[in-house]
Amino acid sequence: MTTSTDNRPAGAIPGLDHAPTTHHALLAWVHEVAELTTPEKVVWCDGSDDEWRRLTISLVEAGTLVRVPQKPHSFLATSDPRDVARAEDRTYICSENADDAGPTNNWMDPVDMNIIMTELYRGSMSGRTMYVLPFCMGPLAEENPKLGVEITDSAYVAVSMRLMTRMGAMALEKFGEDADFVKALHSVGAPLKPGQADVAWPCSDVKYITHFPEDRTIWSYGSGYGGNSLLGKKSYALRIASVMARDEGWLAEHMLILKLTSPAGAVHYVAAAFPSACGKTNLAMLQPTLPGWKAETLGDDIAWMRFGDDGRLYAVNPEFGFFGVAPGTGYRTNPVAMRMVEQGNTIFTNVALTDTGDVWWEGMTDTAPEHLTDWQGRDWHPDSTEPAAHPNSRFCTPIQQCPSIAPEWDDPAGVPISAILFGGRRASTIPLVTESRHWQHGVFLGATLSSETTAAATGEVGVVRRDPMAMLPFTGYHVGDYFAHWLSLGERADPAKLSRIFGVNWFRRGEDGRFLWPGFRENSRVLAWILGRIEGTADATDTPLGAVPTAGDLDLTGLDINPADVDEALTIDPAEWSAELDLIRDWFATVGDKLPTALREEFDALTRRLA
Ligand code: GTP
Ligand code: SPV
Ligand code: MN
Repeated sequence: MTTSTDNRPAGAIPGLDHAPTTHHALLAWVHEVAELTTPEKVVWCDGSDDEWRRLTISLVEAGTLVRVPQKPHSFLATSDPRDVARAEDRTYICSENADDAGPTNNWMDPVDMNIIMTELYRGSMSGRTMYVLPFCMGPLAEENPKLGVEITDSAYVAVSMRLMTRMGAMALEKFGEDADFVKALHSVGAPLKPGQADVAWPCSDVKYITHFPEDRTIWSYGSGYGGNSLLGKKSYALRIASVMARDEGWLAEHMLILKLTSPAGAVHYVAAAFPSACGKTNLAMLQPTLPGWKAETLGDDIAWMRFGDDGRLYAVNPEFGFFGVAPGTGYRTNPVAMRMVEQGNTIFTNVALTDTGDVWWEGMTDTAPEHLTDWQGRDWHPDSTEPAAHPNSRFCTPIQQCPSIAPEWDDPAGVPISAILFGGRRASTIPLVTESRHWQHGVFLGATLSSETTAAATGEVGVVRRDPMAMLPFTGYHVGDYFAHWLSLGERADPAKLSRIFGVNWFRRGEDGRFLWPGFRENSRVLAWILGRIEGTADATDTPLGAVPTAGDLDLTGLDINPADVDEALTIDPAEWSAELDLIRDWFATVGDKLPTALREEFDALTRRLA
């Protein structure tokens, strides 16, 4: 291929031939990308501390990062204001058949997409460094480690991938001569002409986040924002992995993993799927208020789950760090996360800076400092009309720094999941907690999950939409086939060993608009009820939606709250449910012919029970 814009043979690109590997397919692909994108030089990343120092220094010099002097080895990145969240409308699943992408994904013929993006990539790294990042999703000690390589022209992506994945030499060791790996190509889409000055946050108005599920390939262009550019995360560990999981009989899910130990010493692991910015990080780092309970963290965003030899469902966290929502993370709501980022080694994006050189965001402390520099570099005062930190501002921190990390977090065997929770952000209708009747009914709860949209994706905030299993933006194939896959796993399993499925809603509001349930650390009371159901010790009422507690069934000891609020948070309102059934009917119509019969039957049965 002779695609180089300056007619320079690729072999002459400095660094290209300094490959620390003899893996043939990897070498061929890196050469092919370098020829197409024509970077100024190529750097093979080893993931070392030294490399982190070099890259962060160069990012500070470029103005992309500023040091956060109050926290060791920590930095703030402020993005282009047009590049602050996942771009769902620019995200594509380019399966060979449109019907394999289904109604919830943008689709384009892979041949057409290949033509469009090849032209975008042609020369797109000119004047920039091309980083080659070998990485592994999930424990390195896994029998068949899930490998990937991201090629990117963003040093911000390189340092962030080092925090979020097992990146560099430790991953490359697993490649050998011919291991399979996912190819993930990323360019910010901002080539530099000779002598052209760079900007602090290069990106492009043209954005594509594209997945080729049959080729296990990811092509991302034009955005530097985490969810669009850290391709091990949503693109690999959810979209591509969900296709692998369908083919191989496991699950790749948008779930936290939490370990709970009861006062009696019983250990249970819980996985929970909540849509973006709906409470996974907070629940994953929960410090129970209920006396005697202990909670430990295994993951806050993604769970890969497969059946063990004992017939139970085991989960591993494929990630190596946390890319958490900053606003709302505070000493009162999530002290664990605060202690985690205080240790440093953290890259903050789009938060505010204090006059003493520390970070701040809404909800960190009860009162805001008198003066801040906001995420766009402007002076900010408590009476400013806009938030100081972007609502989707984030911290990026290594997992080992989490004070509540469970000792088994890196165990390739994973942890057996007793309960799966599906939860959304709904001001009305959905009770605080519901226990499904059985796996099929639980899959229906997941398939009909809904939530108000948040700042994690571009677009309007606060609009109720269906977000099945919290995977709407992340399922790499047809959502109807995805539901069928969930159902089929239940059919093959021993019901006595299957994880039990629950629905939760921390976000129900009273008529005056305030949250009816205090949430955060108090969610331990709901978890205690859930585990009580599994152990047969907690009471509930059989309702049309499933088993629901009354306030009296929850342990509210020491909680300063009006029990009437809790009962209201648990109410099933017939008028609200009549409207909800219409919304579910519309949603199932959208899913179309591939909607499994079992889910239609669950819908009909729910309609009858509510009548
Ligand atoms: P992603 O990283 O985008 O997938 O999000 P996440 O699900 O991990 O969301 P996170 O835990 O970071 O929470 C997002 C927002 O929800 C934060 O502003 C929290 O303060 C708020 N939140 C989390 N848990 C609760 C809760 O129990 N009650 C209320 N009212 N708000 C909560
Ligand atoms: C989400 O949006 O669900 C996230 C953040 O976890 S990002 O990785 O940016 O997608
Ligand atoms: Mn997420």
